[in-house]
Amino acid sequence: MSPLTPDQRATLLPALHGWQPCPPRDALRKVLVFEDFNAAWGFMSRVALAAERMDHHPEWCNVWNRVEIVLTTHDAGGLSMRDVELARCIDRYAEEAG
Ligand code: HBI
Repeated sequence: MSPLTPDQRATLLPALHGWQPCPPRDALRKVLVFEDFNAAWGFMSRVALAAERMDHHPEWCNVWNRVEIVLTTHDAGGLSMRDVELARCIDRYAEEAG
């Protein structure tokens, strides 16, 4: 898995909504807030299954209705296409969770 090229960064990262850089790491971070724990956990279950299928696992933390997620690719030493793909998937599931 290769890291994102400067061109890929310039085009793909600004198109992700609400994902912020996470210095000093080459990573993306987002905090999602749901209606309650049930909604947060349902969302996490869907993301976990997608992550497993993609062999790409988020670093995340849940406190009741709040889920903090950090994406990076250890194998690439920074951001790769897998992070962009998982971020898109996460945003879709979050939207569906309301
Ligand atoms: N998940 N986020 C992330 N980054 C990785 O580099 C990674 C992973 N899940 C599994 C995985 N790599 C495997 O290829 C092994 O390196 C564990």
